[in-house]
Amino acid sequence: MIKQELEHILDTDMRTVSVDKLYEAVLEIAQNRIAKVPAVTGERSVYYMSAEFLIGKLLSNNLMNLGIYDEVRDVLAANGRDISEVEDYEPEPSLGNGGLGRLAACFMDSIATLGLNGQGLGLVYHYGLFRQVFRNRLQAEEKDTWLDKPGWLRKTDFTVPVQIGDVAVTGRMYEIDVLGYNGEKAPLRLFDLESIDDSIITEGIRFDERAVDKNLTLFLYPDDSTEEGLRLRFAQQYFMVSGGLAWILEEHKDHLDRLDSYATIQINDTHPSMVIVLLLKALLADGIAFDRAVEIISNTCAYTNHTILAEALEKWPLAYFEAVDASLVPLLHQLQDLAAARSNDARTAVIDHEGRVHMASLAIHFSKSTNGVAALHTEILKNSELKPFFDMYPDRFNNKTNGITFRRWLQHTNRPLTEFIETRIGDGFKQDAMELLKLERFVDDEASLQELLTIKHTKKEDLAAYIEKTEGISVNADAIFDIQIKRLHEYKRQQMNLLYAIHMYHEIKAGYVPTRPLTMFFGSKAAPAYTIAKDIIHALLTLSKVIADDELVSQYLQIVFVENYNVSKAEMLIPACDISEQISLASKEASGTGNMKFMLNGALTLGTMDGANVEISELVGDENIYIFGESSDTIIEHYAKADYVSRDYYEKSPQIKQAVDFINGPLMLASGTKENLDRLHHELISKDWFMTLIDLEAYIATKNTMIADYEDRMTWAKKTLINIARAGFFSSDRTIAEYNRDIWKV
Ligand code: 26Q
Repeated sequence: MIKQELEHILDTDMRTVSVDKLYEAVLEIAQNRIAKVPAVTGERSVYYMSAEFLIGKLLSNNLMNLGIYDEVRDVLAANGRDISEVEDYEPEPSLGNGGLGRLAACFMDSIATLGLNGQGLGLVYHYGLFRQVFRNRLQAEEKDTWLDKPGWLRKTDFTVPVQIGDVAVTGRMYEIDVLGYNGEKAPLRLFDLESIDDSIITEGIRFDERAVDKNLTLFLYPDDSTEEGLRLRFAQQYFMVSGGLAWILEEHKDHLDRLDSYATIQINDTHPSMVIVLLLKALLADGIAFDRAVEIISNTCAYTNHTILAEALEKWPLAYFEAVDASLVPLLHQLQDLAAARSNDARTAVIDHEGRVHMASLAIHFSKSTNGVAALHTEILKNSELKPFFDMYPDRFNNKTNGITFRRWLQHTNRPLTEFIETRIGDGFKQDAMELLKLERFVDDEASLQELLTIKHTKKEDLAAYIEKTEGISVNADAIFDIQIKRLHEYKRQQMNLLYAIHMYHEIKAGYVPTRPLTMFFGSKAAPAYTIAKDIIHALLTLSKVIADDELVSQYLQIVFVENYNVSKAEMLIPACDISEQISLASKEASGTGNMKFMLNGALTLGTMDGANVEISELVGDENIYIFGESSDTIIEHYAKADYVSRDYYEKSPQIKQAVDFINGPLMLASGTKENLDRLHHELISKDWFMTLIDLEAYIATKNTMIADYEDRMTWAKKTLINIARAGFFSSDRTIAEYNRDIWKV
């Protein structure tokens, strides 16, 4: 049937047709089938509102979930075509920054798979985040033209007028079906600006930030460094929430006065939190009394917090509200009065004395639930960051440890490992991830352990071939693959990993050559205005060259920084990993989800007691993970006392000093840029806000232990097997079942 369908759509020889035509034909085959999949219905529904949905490519995943992947692959192969041609050709939707957006995508997959009556609401960004290119070993940003090719977005008839100050625009809703594993689907509904005008982009990702009628959905706006940038981000949020809310009200127009009996709006971080005040305005306009309107909102909305970094907690000046929709200002004052009547603690105010609206305060006061995304994170929220709120609303606080979809991060990315599991424990783990525990029966089975090592090696060879093809760099699959892939941020401490590489460089120069080469992979985008983050990228790219140019050191050490890290690249890197770098400063990483993907694919974690690493370590036990560094309590105390002095660590350890001083030493300056390297060097010694140096020595020691342990291949394989077997807890099906049980009740 598939063969006939393809021939019919193509109406030409499959052997010679161009890849774009072939891609469109396979896309059509999948779309026709997905159209026939019934939509889930029900009395109650959940709206997952998020500024980001980092869904990744969909074609193979959808074919897999439709149960026709192998058939399509075989038909193509019988006609001399490789399905990877089509897979490579598919553009990757560029609709997120990192963890928060990827989490929303995993959640959509699990909502569909569990058959819950839920949908995602967000925005289409024409040029996405940005495409990262390296020029002179520095990050530059280009627009990502992912929408140029045909894809999954379907235009709908639903439009909504939105008034932004004195500018009137129209939003239109688009849809993408997210297919679950059980033959059900969940809609992702994304709003776009009808009057978008990409001719205002001048160069790279630069454009007139004031022309909201033309620019609102051009980019996932990354620049919060200027007043104009912030105002645009605010307008974007307003537009997103206006569209999403109009759709919710449309679906519930018959019973707005009982909306709380029918709907939950899950607010993904504070980005969509102005839905609270917009909903208030809508309910009042519908004739509902103020007190009842507030009650409806507080029983309908739920808030997820993804960060404790003060700078990421949004505070929008009242003036921004005034400029976009002045009618919201008196409503915000009324909500502030309510909050003030409940507590006179200034830390819980909705509007502070500078006239800024604290969006997290708004979301916590006027919702039924506030959750953190990992056990430690939720405890920190309750005991320190959001303590005054927890004291007011102890029953509203809850934890929902993040999860990942095993469809994408195991079945799709790692077929050999999936088959390894299937042949040993059957395929029940695809429905109930906890069944992976059965794998532990094989913990002493040498043949199984040997096979696991072989699978890992195969995936490393695949990655090596991919890197050769895409980056033109050759890597040795027999080296240890040590991988750190995540957004660039000082708290994630890529700079500490950089210092490890410099340390190893010196060791090799001093004659201490390792048993086996180490290849360090990085993949990371820096926010365009985040200067130090860009300096760290520059230092890593420069060091990569210094090492590659050194005849001795390059035999033992290599740094590969992949350009434009995205979901597709993650899918290649993660299955090939031996050492998973999860080295954030304790207390700063809310959860992390890459850590879970690596664990599931049989990498061992090198990490601090932070975020979900804590839960990973509890699950696998001390002997199956490599933990180092100061505890979150100690770190929080250092911040409270303001007593961390990086220079002290630098002065007292010759090893640290040597590594730090290498950053802007003569060898680095020969290939690197003085301004960037000097600035990074200075930052590390004089400020180091995220305490790189506090953990550096422990990090070096633990990583060295890990590298030594790697040589006992059987023991290592045993550890990886236990990691895989105990990863079931991190299925997003479990996370979503908990959200539904405790909050959504759909
Ligand atoms: C806010 C205001 C202005 C401009 C930008 C932003 C902004 C944009 C994106 C703030 C935060 C984000 C993204 C945050 C994020 O990805 N957080 C991650 O969420 C994951 C899922 O819960 C966690 O696993 C990670 O630990 C957390 O860092």
